[in-house]
Amino acid sequence: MDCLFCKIIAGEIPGDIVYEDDKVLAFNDINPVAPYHILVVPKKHYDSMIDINEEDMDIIAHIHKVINIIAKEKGFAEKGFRIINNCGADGGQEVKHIHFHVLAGKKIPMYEK
Ligand code: D5M
Repeated sequence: MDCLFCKIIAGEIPGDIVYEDDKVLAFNDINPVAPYHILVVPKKHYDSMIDINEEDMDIIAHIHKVINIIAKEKGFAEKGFRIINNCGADGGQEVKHIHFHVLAGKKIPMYEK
């Protein structure tokens, strides 16, 4: 499959990795819009949030658990952060591998795409 994030997960193209476990990879966004801009993605490919069916929903809880771990490790848990999932064309999703943006390190404005 010709998927950019699958290639980062497979190590075929470099990613600036901040966290990894058997189910999830997190890496710095190439175009950061905040001092911390981390993408958290499942290693299993799903195009978008709408493709996560009931049996697979545990991965979403796991991703949020990982975000909490990263927030504490990086030191922005206390001041806060924003999680964004862009889903589909109207949601502004450009990379068709589900991902959660974690933005922190300043007061995060509402972003319009
Ligand atoms: O977000 C897709 C995000 O993916 C966007 O913020 C840029 C980021 N991106 C694109 N290519 C890379 C690589 N190679 N490394 C890290 N980050 C990348 P979306 O919600 O789909 O608009």
